[in-house]
Amino acid sequence: MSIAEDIVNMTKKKKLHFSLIDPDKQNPELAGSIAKTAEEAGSSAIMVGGSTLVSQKQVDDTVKAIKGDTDLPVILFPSGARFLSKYADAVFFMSLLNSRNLDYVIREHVKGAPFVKHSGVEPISMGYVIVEPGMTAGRIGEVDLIKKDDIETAVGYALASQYLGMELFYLEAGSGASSPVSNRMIKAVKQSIDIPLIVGGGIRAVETARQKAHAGADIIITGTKLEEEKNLKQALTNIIKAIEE
Ligand code: 1GP
Repeated sequence: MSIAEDIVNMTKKKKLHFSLIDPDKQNPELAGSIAKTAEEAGSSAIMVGGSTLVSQKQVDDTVKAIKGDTDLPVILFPSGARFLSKYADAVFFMSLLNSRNLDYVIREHVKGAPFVKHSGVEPISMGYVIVEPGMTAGRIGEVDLIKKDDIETAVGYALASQYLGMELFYLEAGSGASSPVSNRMIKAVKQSIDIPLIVGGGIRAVETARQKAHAGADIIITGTKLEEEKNLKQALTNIIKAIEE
């Protein structure tokens, strides 16, 4: 079974948690140990990516370290074609649909597609939109941010993603966002689409994770929390339990 099929099937049975590791935020060894802790806490996949990467080697080294320390699927979350790694299991082949810059919508994909083909890394198509405040991803991605309360636009992007054949849809508030995507927006988007809904950005507290899952997120992503938390295993275990409840 492909990783995409596996994700879709798993979301039919329970809410999932994915851990996002940015290779720019720690050395590969620490990335590997964070991933191991995330696996022990019940996270279902490790995503690797970030907006401020400088080299492919950074990504390769981090992916290799994570693969050495866990059995979880490693899925790239690339900000551009230069940051793909043949050592990963899959790549979110995602279009940043509300970017003003066509590079992030399709041109980087054109550059990266042959690499994906030859490396054997599984592409998983995903519609990706950024909602206020957007943070670094919003700025670097040159995004026309969806307004916090503009539910109609969020639903439109979600439906368009499904109609374009994308396998997943990701609503992002930006890493480190002070306020995550609202419960109302999540609920409306979830009710409109049949593909799994991913939500991330600013989800740090157990209660927030619980609310976002209850509102309709099928997959919750946490990133910053992994870098900041002292007792990561306990903190992540609590978040994952709350999501699954
Ligand atoms: C990545 O926005 C998510 O797309 C991660 O956000 O770093 O705030 O958890 P945090």
